[in-house]
Amino acid sequence: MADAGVLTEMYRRMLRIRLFEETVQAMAARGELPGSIHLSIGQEAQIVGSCMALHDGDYITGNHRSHGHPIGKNAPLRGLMAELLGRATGVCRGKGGSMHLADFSVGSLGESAIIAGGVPVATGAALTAKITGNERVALAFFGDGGANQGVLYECLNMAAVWDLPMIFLCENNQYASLTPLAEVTRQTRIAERRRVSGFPASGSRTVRTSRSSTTWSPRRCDGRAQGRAAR
Ligand SMILES: Cc1ncc(C[n+]2csc(CCOP(=O)(O)OP(=O)(O)O)c2C)c(N)n1
Ligand SMILES: [Mg+2]
Repeated sequence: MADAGVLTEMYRRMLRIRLFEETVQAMAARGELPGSIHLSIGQEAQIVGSCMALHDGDYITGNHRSHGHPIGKNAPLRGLMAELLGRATGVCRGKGGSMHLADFSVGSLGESAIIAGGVPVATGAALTAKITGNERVALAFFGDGGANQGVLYECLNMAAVWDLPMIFLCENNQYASLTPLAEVTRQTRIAERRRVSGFPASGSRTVRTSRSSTTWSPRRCDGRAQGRAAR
């Protein structure tokens, strides 16, 4: 069991993600945000659990649903919200918006609207870490839908063969948009896919979150869902 200070900080970051996302949802409903948004409500625990296992300087990449990831790394909210609003004071000067958030100040190298598109970016960061010896780690978040992208396996192979300081984290919410995972793959245990490259298991810890008013069930860091997705 982590000490009380760590648990309190985890809760604080989960709550910040939830409140940020609820605010974004309300603003989008009022037509106050340009473009489309994808929320990570219900996925706060795995975001915070994994981000707090990293050091401040470690790198992360996300996907189309990654407002929460920089917050998990303790990014200030103001620059993120300004970015969603397309303002010059945003973390990407308003050019990125909801699906291309990046906040280098906390090691967030960026989201990508191309699913699994952040994985090769993280792999490159891990290669940089290895070559320069900067002792950083790169963590790529991707979804169960993204797990069927070919680039993931190229990156797994490179990370394994070059022994890169890299973590692949599948946020398995059981659906790729509206398509159930079992309809598009015979191997629904995403963590098993690492075997094709000989990539080692994560020895993941389970992090739990409240299911109240969430869209999705809690998940394990290794990609195995603990329960069915709530409807
Ligand atoms: C390469 C590519 N193909 C298709 C899409 C369209 N698309 C957007 S979100 C999505 C589903 C992603 O599912 P998953 O990776 O499980 O992430 P989740 O939305 O569940 O968090 C798809 C197919 C895309 N953005 N990029
Ligand atoms: Mg999914």
